[in-house]
Amino acid sequence: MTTISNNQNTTPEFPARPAPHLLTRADFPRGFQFGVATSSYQIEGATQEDGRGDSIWDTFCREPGRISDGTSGDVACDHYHRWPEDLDLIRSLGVDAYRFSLAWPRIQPDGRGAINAAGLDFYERLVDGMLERGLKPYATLYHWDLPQTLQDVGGWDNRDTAYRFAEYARVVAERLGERVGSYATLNEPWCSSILSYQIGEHAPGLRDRRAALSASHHLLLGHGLAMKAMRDVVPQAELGIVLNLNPAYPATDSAADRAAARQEDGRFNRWFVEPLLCGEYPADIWEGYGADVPSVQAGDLETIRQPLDFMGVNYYSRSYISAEGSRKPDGASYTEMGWEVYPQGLTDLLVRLDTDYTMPPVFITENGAAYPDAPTGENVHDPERVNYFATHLEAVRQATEQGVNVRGYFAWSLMDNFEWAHGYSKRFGLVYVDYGDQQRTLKDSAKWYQALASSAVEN
Ligand code: IFM
Repeated sequence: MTTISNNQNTTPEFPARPAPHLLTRADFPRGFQFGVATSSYQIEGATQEDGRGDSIWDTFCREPGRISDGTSGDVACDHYHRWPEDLDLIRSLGVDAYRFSLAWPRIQPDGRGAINAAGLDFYERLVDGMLERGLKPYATLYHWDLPQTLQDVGGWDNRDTAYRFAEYARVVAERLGERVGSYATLNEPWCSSILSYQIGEHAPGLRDRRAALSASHHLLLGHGLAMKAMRDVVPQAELGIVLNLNPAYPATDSAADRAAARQEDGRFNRWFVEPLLCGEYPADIWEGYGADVPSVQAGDLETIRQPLDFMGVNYYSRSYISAEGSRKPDGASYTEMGWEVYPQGLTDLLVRLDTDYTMPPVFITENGAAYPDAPTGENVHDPERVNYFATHLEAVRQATEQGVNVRGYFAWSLMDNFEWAHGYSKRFGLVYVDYGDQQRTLKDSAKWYQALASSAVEN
């Protein structure tokens, strides 16, 4: 796999390129899905209701200093109670699809065995509510809220968790069936392994590279086992996985900078992409990890390399790397997360995946930006977010024009929500949430997206 070079321009100029803010459905391939995305712990609240067990995020939020504003997902957007109006809101945006996740500890409070009927009932009502409103459900089975009881015996560092995950996946598929047309197993396994077990920023907050790499392998194994468990149950549904990918660009053309970028790319991207698509870990990265490499048993890589009906790509930014470490390019602009706004990286990433691998169809399952929004009367003016969405959707359009099979795009996020270690201090929503009274207000970006989603399919 090639590392993207800083001065490589992989995107030819298209003479009739529309201004990004003028995009319509007609600029995208026929059948392209527009949607919005959320995740369970970030929006649901009701963490103590109807038999839900604790997740690792409930525990993590109780630990002083873990969450910058000292908050938790206990109430969040109160979506557990307000879901009918939230689905109405999504419908009003004119989008086709809603990507949501299920909280494992609502369904199996102990992460194994006994099923909590109320938890499954909730997701069944939610899915039926989407279908009644003409919205296609795109379910994600694991968006980081692992049952705490499983963490108590090692979490993803324990191989058994992969088998427990497959059991849970089967339970969900048996109940929701093909009313859900698309199931993603995991969301962003880099985050639930490296960010959580090595960097310590996410639950369970460990700083142990060996445990992190072991977790990454068991997550991928759990993905493969879950795919196998679900195939027979929902043969018509599309099954896949969602990765967060972050292309690494060398700061200069020097051999040292290019090598550093390749390393970064290997650890962040190839470590996850290649077992899934090629059935092997990248050799250069494996060697570099020395004694910390995970224990891989016979057959694991075949299990991980299940045929995928789609790959979800979450894209927010790129890395800009020199031999001395991460750098900030001159003249760049940044979101409130401190992430560079770099739409070209999305085109480059999609084209490169398509060039380097035999890819299944791709969905952009997350893309979006945090900015400090403030309501002005009944409006929330967020021109930077409008620009972010417009330029990134244009980047997707360019990739499709270059032949990449991108089938849909999900804006992150439907509404402001609990942004993990940042609590409620970062707002990613198309919809502004007043956490005092739970009022939802469409930001200008929501109205912009609504205009695109409601536009004519043909010119
Ligand atoms: O909010 C998160 C989401 O849960 C996973 N992907 C990145 C988003 C923004 O940080």
